[in-house]
Formats: sequence, C-alpha cells, structure tokens
Amino acid sequence: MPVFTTACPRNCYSTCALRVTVADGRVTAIDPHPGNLATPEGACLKGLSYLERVYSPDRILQPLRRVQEGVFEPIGWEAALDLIVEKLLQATARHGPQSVLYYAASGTKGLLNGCGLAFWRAFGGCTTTYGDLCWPAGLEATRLTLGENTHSAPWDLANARLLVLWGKNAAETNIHQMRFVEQALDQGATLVVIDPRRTQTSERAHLLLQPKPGTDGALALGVVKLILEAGQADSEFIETHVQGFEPFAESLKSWTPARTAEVTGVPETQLQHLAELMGRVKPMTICAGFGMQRYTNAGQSMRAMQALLAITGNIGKPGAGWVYANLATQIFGPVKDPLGFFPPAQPDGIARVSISTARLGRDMLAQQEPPLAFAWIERGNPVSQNPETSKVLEALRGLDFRVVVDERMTDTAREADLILPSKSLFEQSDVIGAYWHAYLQLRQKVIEPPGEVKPETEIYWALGQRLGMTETELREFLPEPTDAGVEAWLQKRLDPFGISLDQLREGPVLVPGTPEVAFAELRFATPSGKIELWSEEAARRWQVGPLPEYREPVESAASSPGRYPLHLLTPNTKNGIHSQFLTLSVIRQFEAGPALLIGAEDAQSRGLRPGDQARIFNDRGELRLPVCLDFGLRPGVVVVFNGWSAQDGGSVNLLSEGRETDMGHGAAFHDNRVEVERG
Ligand SMILES: Nc1nc2c(c(=O)[nH]1)N[C@H]1C(S)=C(S)[C@@H](COP(=O)(O)OP(=O)(O)OC[C@H]3O[C@@H](n4cnc5c(=O)[nH]c(N)nc54)[C@H](O)[C@@H]3O)O[C@H]1N2
Ligand SMILES: Nc1nc2c(c(=O)[nH]1)N[C@H]1C(S)=C(S)[C@@H](COP(=O)(O)OP(=O)(O)OC[C@H]3O[C@@H](n4cnc5c(=O)[nH]c(N)nc54)[C@H](O)[C@@H]3O)O[C@H]1N2
Ligand SMILES: [Mo]
Repeated sequence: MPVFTTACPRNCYSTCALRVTVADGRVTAIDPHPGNLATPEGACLKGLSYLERVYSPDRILQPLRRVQEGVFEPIGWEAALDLIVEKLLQATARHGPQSVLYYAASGTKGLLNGCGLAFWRAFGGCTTTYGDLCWPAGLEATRLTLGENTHSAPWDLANARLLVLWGKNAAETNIHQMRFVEQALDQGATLVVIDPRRTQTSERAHLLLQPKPGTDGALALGVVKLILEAGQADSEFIETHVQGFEPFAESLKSWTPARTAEVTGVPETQLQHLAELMGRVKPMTICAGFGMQRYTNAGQSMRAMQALLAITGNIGKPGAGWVYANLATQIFGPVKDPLGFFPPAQPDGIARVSISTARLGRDMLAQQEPPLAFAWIERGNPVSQNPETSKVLEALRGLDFRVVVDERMTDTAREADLILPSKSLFEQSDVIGAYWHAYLQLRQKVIEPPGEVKPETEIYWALGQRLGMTETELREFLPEPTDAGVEAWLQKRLDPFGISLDQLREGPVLVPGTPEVAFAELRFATPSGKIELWSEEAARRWQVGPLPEYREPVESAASSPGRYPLHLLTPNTKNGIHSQFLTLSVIRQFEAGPALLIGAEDAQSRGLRPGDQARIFNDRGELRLPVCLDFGLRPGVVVVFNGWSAQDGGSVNLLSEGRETDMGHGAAFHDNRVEVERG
C-alpha cells in the first residue's frame, strides 16, 4: 500500500510531519514521520482524527445555497459561479470593487493561500483586514527588543537548567515541546510555570506563579528589580549587548516587592523565589505563550519579560533564550508567507487594507466610500473566533451577499448566502512552514477531493474565467488547475532556495542556514544593533513609552471595579484547534462541550454548584453554560474555552470586545471582565 510523506497544516506550533497510508484511494493510517526531529512522536489526537474528519458525513461536498435562515440546498458549480459573478458585478457597478470584503484567517497553512488576495487584486480591488487574532503583540515586542522573531531549535530546550513556561500551556497546545521539557527535567533542570490557572503543563512545574490576568509586565519588572538589587545582573553582557539599561534600571524604583505583590497578586515570597532562581541558575530559557499577549498592555508586558533575559545574559547561548515564535520558515518574499496567515501585505490602493481584524464587526459597519456590499470568507470562522460576535453578525447580516468557503457548517457558514466546499489537507499539495521548528514540509495530495470539492485555487481559476480573465492573466498568480500545475507553481517558489519538491516528498527540510542557537553571534537587527530595552521605535510606532512599562489592562479589578468582578479567560481546548475538530465523535469523547470553569469560593459565594446552569454576562452579551468547579483557578478568574459553536451554546466572543493590543494590531481577547449568576 502506498505511504506518503505529508504534514499537518493546522495553525499549531507542532506542525507534525506525518506518514499517511492510502488503500483504494482512501486514507487508512496516519503514522509518525521520523524526519521531523521536533515531532518524532507524530500526530496528537487531533491529527489522528483526520481519519474521521476527512470522511465525516458533516463535510460539505457540494456548493450550497441558502434558501432561508438555517436551510441550505445544493446548487451546481455552474449556477453557483454564475450567482457569484452576478452579485459581484452588482456590487462593483454600484460601489466599485472595494465594496467586496476579502476575509481570510488561519484555518490552514500553505503557500497557495496567497492566491486569494492575488485574485482579488486582479479582480480590480477589494477591502481587506490588517492585524491578526493570534500573535502580533508578541511578534512586535520581540522584533523591537531582539530585532527578529527567531529562536533556538526546539531540541535546544533540553540544555536549559531553568525553564520558564510563561503564559504557555505547552502540554496542551505544543504537545511535542514537552518532550524537550522532560529531557531538561531529567537532567535536573527547574521548571517554572506562570499562569493564572493550573494546567496540564503546570503539573510538571517546581514553581507555579498565578498572577492576576494581564499583570505579567508588573511581575517581570518587579523581578528584574530584585535581581538587580541582589547584584546578580550580568554587567559585562549588559554593557556590550544591551541598549538603554541605565534608564531602564532607573525606571524600576517604584517596583518594590510589596507593590509588585499587590499589583500581580503573587506573594512576595514567590517573587523572591523566582528572582533567586533567575539570578542564579543558568542557562535559562523563557518560553512565552500567546496567552498573556491577548491584553491591551500585552506588547509592553512581553518587552518587560525579555528584559529578564537581557539583564541575566541569557541570550545567544545553548539552553538560553526567548522562545516565542520562530519565523525561520518565512522565506518566500515579497509576500513572505508560507504559513499563509500573515496579514495581507502592502496597501497598494487596489486592496484597501482598512479593517482591523480585532474590530472586524465595528470596522465593517463603519466602512464608507465605498460601503461594503459583498463578503468572501475563506479559512476563517469570524462569527466564532473574532471578538464581539454581535457586531460581527450585525455587519455580516447588513451585506447584500456573503460567500463562505469551508469544509463544514460553521457559525459563519450559517450566515452565508452561498457556501463553497473546501478541500481537506489530503486533497491538494502545498508547501507549509511552521512557527516553532524551522522545517519546510510538503503537505502532499494523497487522495482525490470527494464529491464536488474543488481547492480554492481551482475555484478562483473558474471564477476568473467567468469574469473574463484570460488564461495568461490567471497564470500570473494562480497555478493551473491540475496536479502538475500546482507542483510546477510550488517548485518555482522553492527554486531560489535550492529545494526540490522531490526532496520534500521524502521528508521535511530545514530552511538552509537555520542556526541551532539563535543570536549566537550576538548581533541584533535593531536600530542600535543591540538588545533594545530602550526602543525609540516602540514609542514612535505604537505611542507607548520607549521603555517597557506597566499599565493596567483596560478591564481589570483596578480599572473597572465593582460591576464585573470576575476576569474571563478564554484559552484553547486541548483537543480542538479553535473552532476545528470539536464536532467529531472521536474528539467528543474527550471534550464534552462548553462549560464555565469557576473556583470553589467564587462559585459558593454565588450559590452555584457543579452542574447548575450559570449566566455569564457583561455589557456586551451573555452565555448560559453548565458550572464546572476548577480547583486550580486563581480566585476571581473564570474560564470558558474558545472554539465552541453557537449551537453548542459556546459563543464565547459574545462577551469579548473588539479591541486591539497596544502593539501589532492583535486582539485583546482576555482583557475581559464578567459577572456570573445562577440562570
Ligand atoms: N475568545 C477567544 N477567541 C479567540 C482566541 C482566544 O484565545 N480567545 N484565540 C484566537 C486565535 S489565537 C486564533 S489563531 C483564532 C483562529 O481563528 P480562525 O482562523 O477563524 O479559526 P479556526 O477555527 O482555526 O478556522 C477557521 C475555519 O477554517 C476552516 N478551514 C480549515 N482548512 C481550510 C481550508 O483548507 N480551506 C478553507 N477555505 N477553509 C478551511 C475550518 O473548517 C474553520 O471553519 O481564534 C482567535 N479567537
Ligand atoms: N490543542 C490546541 N493547540 C493549539 C491551539 C488550539 O486551539 N488547541 N491553537 C494554536 C494557536 S493558533 C495558538 S495561538 C497557540 C496558543 O498557545 P498557548 O499560548 O499555549 O495557548 P493559550 O491557550 O492561548 O494560552 C496559554 C495560557 O495562557 C494563560 N494566560 C491567560 N492570560 C494570562 C495572563 O495574563 N498571564 C499569564 N501568565 N498567563 C495567561 C492561559 O490560562 C493559558 O493556559 O496554540 C496553538 N496550538
Ligand atoms: Mo492563534
């Protein structure tokens, strides 16, 4: 039976290499691929569940047209494309091409994703979004401090003597990283976890700090001050490689242990303990997750955390450094995007890049000259995943026509006039990068698309032809709609790097020149060439202080006391990727459905018992969910995981506000306070 090399393209750190067995045109087994040294254990439950997902009866296999709310009926491709052309021409005749919104998010990785925006440019223009739901505050904070987003090879973690998993729940969101954490622990390393809740990751920790949400910046500044006072800074390293140390040290005066403890809620003894470890134990790696950069003060917090590495000289050495996101595989300029989920590139007047992803609903509603009339949504589920669901719904419902390209019925697809079926990972080849390891991988076509499914590039090709584009024009930005056409298109992009598709068919290939240890030469692509604690650019570009400073999150106990006393966190499920996988029966065995996680004291004071129905609300909306006691939560913090559908009752973004992070145009999902009552 044929066995193929491929890789999981989900928006997830691990981006596992896979070996897939195909029998009679059907995928029958998914096994580990030893060629990816970061993921030798192979797929997690989600990856294994493709055996169900790809063949699931829930999959959409033909275009569907909405006949009334919630009711869709099949429509042939010819009629579907005719209808799209009619509606596009209507919209452009009235308001011009920028009345078309093109929205794409992170449903799958791949170089071919770039064809979407290229098509809408060739169409004559569109309106699209800037920013990103996922990681940009941390990316920007890292770029400002270290000059670029890179980190040491995943396996270098095993060399750390002190490991800090800060706002990162690797045991559930980057499962393969735990292998290297375990290796470090076996060699006697100390593990610190910093998270307002206890997680599967913190079970392995020697020290768990549970700060108030959104106070990590204060925590970092307070600990820096303790390390400096103990005389444990690495003066030589600071002198040679750090910009702005003196004003930074000066700025920390007010961060006494007492004040740090009060702001963060972390007891002074624990602050002392952390400072003592960080001052003494080397090398130290900080693995920063994406959780604590979903706040209005997030970029500044991430800069403050990096200062801990700078003052202790923990950069550029084995086992030391900052592990956030590794963009080593971003090599395909000018639109550098092998992940295919960076914000659309350069405003050029044709693509009007005017809508903030974080404020999608509000900005769509506010859009004039021209107003929006038509939306094309692919690889995204904004009704579920973008902040402020009620505004997103209002904006979508106000349009004349909506097309959604997806594998299955989602909260967003339900709003569509026309749903177009999308391919699965096994049904078209593409080249994918990653953001944790530095492997380029081939997501290989191993089966034919089922039913009437067409990959997006083929949909665009057919649509382009109907709109009067010639084959020569289409070839400018699209692969020809055949397997050979796709392969030729991909090979052309790989050529400059001396990598062949045949090589990728054998196994993953490390991007040439990727270092094992990041910044080993201690050269930084910042304006000063040093690690920048003082960043003029931060101040100029984002109107924050040039030094990392702490500001209260917009919604915190201190800034909005009283009415909404509970802080709502909405992290990721272990067995889903955002809104994906959660409908599958194999996954449902482990993820029962959405629930409110609440600590015993907070539940008791509201008369709530396990299994009761709770109303979780704020000024933006409400949810009704069963109560589940969680003894690992910091008091005052409640949790509802993101990704559950409206049908499951889990539209958690009804409660969040469309609000950007302080830098990078990210979404401040966790800057969110609620009250809970029986109901
Ligand atoms: N409250 C709250 N909200 C959050 C977060 C949070 O922490 N809290 N996290 C945020 C983060 S980090 C992220 S990255 C976003 C994710 O936001 P999205 O990227 O919008 O969410 P997903 O559910 O991963 O995927 C969107 C859709 O892509 C579809 N899809 C998958 N493969 C393909 C394909 O090949 N073609 C097409 N056309 N469609 C495909 C899937 O079926 C799915 O419906 O959510 C954000 N939302
Ligand atoms: N299983 C699974 N894996 C995934 C995903 C998924 O949906 N499911 N999504 C992928 C994507 S797109 C992303 S962005 C990554 C995200 O990967 P992670 O960053 O690990 O995930 P999150 O769940 O967003 O947040 C991590 C932790 O941050 C904590 N946190 C929240 N607020 C704060 C705070 O103020 N301070 C501190 N110190 N901690 C805080 C949360 O409690 C949570 O445990 O995971 C990727 N991998
Ligand atoms: Mo994300």
